Amino acid sequence: MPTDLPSGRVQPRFAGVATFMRAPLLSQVRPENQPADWAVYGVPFDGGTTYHPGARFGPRAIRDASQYIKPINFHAELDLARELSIADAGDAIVAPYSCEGTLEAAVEFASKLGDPARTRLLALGGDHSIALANIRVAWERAGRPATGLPLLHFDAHLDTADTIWDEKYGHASFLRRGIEDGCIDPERTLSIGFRGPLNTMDDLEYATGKGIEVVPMTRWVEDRPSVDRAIHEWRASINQDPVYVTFDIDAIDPAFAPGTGTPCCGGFTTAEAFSILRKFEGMRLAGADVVEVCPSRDVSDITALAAAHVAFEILSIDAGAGG
Ligand SMILES: [Mn+2]
Repeated sequence: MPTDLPSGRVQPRFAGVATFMRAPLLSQVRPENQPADWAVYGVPFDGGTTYHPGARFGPRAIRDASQYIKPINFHAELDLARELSIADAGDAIVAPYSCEGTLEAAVEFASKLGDPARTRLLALGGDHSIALANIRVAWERAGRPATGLPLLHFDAHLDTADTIWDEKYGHASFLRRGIEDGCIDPERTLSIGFRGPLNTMDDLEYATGKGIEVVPMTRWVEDRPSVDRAIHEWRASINQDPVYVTFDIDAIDPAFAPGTGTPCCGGFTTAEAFSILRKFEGMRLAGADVVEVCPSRDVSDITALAAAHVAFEILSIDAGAGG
């Protein structure tokens, strides 16, 4: 089903209220385009941040940056607005002082969006702790698969810490909590972009011990064919199951995405990140998020723009699978 986008030739892209990619609000989707295939929503929360705060302003920055994203993805040879009904559902309620409170409130908000049998959810962060809420709802909507959802994880970090400052919920722990909850299948989790330095080897040992396929940046730099092989093998293991994609913008190098709270040198260029995302073309998606954009540390909105493009490429993966 299509998305009813305003023409940039009639209403210029710098005019109007900034929804994601200028998609209609979920409440204003035309009857013929309902139920929406994707509800995009923000989670303006950064209480799970361990270093620079500020990702609470990420959803607004990404929406603003997305105004200039046009619907045709010529790499994938598809028109997103023709293939998918995309809507902007606004922002989840958050509890700014509480990760657990935000988790509960965001789950409740997201659970009500669109038609659970049809509508997938794309969350715009916010720090990475907010992914857990969206993953929970995506898992529910996918029919609560017993093994958990296969996960495609882009990140400079593993996010498998057990506790930080005695807190179980935070942006460095979402993956571990998701595995414990049974929402994520660690044995079908592919984590791309990891690079040091680390506080402890425990997080890496937990990840590999659970069966997560970790593809560190060193492999991308030194042995690119082995990355292609890892992606190929992971894709083969998924078959037709819907996959959840979580993209921490710090997977991209701080030279290209400086607006983030825990920057880490030696990451992907923006172009490399897009080319890797395109290797997953045609996979069915259960849900997705793009997180960790911190606009107050950004330069000329390049990080927010990269995040908007990442969201566009993720939706293109799903559009290529028939929505
Ligand atoms: Mn992360």
